[in-house]
Amino acid sequence: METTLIILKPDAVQRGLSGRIISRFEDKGLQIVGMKLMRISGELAADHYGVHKERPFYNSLVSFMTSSPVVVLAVMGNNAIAVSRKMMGATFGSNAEPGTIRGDFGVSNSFNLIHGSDSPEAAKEELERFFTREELVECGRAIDTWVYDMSGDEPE
Ligand code: IDP
Ligand code: MG
Repeated sequence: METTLIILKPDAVQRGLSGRIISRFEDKGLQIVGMKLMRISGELAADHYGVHKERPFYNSLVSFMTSSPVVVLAVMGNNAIAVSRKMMGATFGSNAEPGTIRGDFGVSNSFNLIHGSDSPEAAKEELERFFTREELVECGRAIDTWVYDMSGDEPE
């Protein structure tokens, strides 16, 4: 089981798409173990997007991410990091495949609706950046026995 950090970016929240995007993760069978509406500070955005500091789009990315509230989610499930990235689609809305979140809801390249951790290392770091331990609430779900094959040692 993995947990990944998902951010519904300011465009998703302003456009009233939060519920529909969250539903996609629920529909997939992934479990939400953390969720909050928050405003990202300049410092937090700089931390989160530090790897892109030298890129030409960095300043506009930081101002976009701090411009309006976001919804941050901790999403848990089998292979949750890669599964979520696949559900998000390619970075640019203009070439993300239909059926993906970016492909279905947007056409912009910079206002691309959603962030998702891209590796286990990034997920760990990003979850710690956005959530305290107490804010992550794991509990079993009755439906897990039908979302997963539970007959072996691990959910399959
Ligand atoms: P990702 O979000 O699919 O992982 P990254 O390459 O890590 O994509 O870029 C981080 C974010 O920076 C993107 O989600 C997007 O908001 C923004 N971004 C990336 N490349 C460009 C660009 O060429 N122009 C404008 N914004 C960009
Ligand atoms: Mg990235």
